[in-house]
Amino acid sequence: MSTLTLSSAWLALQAHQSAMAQQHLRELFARDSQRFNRFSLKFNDILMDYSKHPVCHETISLLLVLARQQRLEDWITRMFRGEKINDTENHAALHSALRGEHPVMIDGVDIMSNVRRVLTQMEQFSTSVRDGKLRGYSGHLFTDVVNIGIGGSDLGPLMVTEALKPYSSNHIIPHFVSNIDGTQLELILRRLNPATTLFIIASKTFTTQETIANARAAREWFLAHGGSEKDVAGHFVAVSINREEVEKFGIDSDNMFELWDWVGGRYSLWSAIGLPIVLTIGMENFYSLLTGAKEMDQHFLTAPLEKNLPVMLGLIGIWQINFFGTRSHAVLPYDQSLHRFPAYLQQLEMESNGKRIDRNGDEVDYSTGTVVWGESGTNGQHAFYQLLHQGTQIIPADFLVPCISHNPIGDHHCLLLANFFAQTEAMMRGKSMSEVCAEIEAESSMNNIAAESFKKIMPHKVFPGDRPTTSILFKQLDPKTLGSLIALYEHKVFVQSVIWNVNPFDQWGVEFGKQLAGKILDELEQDRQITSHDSSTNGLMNYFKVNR
Ligand code: G6Q
Repeated sequence: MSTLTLSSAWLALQAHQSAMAQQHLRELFARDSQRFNRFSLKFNDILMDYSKHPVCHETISLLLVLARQQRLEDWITRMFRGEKINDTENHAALHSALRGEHPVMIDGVDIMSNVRRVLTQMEQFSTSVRDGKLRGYSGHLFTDVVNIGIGGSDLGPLMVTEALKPYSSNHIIPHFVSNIDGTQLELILRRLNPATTLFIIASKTFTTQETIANARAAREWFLAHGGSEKDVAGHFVAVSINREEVEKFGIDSDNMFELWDWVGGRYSLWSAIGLPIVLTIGMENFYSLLTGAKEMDQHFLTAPLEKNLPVMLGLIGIWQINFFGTRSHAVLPYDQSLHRFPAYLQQLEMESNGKRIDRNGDEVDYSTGTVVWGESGTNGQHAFYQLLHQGTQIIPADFLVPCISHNPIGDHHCLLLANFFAQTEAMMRGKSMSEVCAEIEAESSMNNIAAESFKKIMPHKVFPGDRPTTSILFKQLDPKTLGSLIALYEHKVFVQSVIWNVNPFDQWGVEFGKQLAGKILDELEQDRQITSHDSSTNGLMNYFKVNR
């Protein structure tokens, strides 16, 4: 048994869970009219309600004891101070510095002057492109930006540009190519004019197979459709840490935006990886995004644990995963603009905390990161909510909801919100057998035959309820609020990593995948039969060779 699962805080929570599991959420609400006030928090215009979870005053106290036992406050300070808490890679984790303003030292050097220098470079470049001072080789304005990157060099900017479309100037359209499947690149390039297209090759390492292959293909397309070698410099820029590889690729180092080893891929949208965001919504809006995140950072750093949104969001997750045994977590934005938010969080949470070895190098004997998935708005209601309401698994869900829509068509927004309120209430309350019976009795017009068949389906109409949800409401999805929401989840992930004693900033699973594909590629390029793997892999590869 690990020190964590043997600790008094852990054992106390286990004992407390048995008591809480006996009580239906409905009863908890019936007993306490102040439940919402007790178990909801506000930060700026963000309201986070976690009262629809099986918690009471004692639960929160015990979770806070666990957080203190794991020295959460100390870890938070260490992260913001720039200590090398990503110890398997010997790096700091300083995404907070990308939106910060105070000096932060790494190895005796203040990194903030570099941060400001790159922000200024981004501002000058994006302003020139947006104002038309920088133009394509034929003298026309740039109309399209293609970001070529994958994972952390793709999901953040893609999610943000989608979320902040109402703030985009509309004269520069962002496109994202990540997949090595040529279909994605082909379908995008088919619609573009090389003379008005700007390519951003976004790769921290600049060695990622998919990105480099897509970047090469994009350059070939550019040269084959009217661009010349001397025009490449004006149409291709890079975001990377690796100056040498960028130059080898043929991009002038003046056109390179620098990144640093203390920025993790999935935490990098605040850096020059955010260049497609800036080109689309402008620097002023990007600064608002940074401000929203910075304000959440300050809150995380200074608010008491029990009033701290990321801390409470993280601890509620721990309560569900480690004590109620939930295995998956749904993210359900009731805002079409956030339709890529679940995919973004999927990487943030699963890549960060999908770990089985703790910081001491020992295998854990408790669950860590859970499966994160989701879909926006009412679409999910007509697809997978059935399982959320009546399935055999309990799946906690986060609902993200704006009070004001950017597109107030008719009464659409009220209809959308009516669905959100109804769903979260129904998941909490359910519908009991006696309520189903009452429904039958109310149908006085029913004849005997109809009543008989209705009885037969009665059990199917029962909803157990007691399904936990967190609701996060905000005024409107503007750049500042979005910045705060993203930082909220970044820090939630950190809180959970501290409780689980895992390093959330490495990703050996991703590195493993990069290594594996390279080895097999050589074998695919030869004509001979494959016999060097297990029979399944040999069989699959040989089938491919015959049928390609
Ligand atoms: C993120 C991961 C991973 C990474 C991609 C792309 O935290 O490290 O998703 O972002 O593998 O890596 P490059 O930016 O180096 O191409």
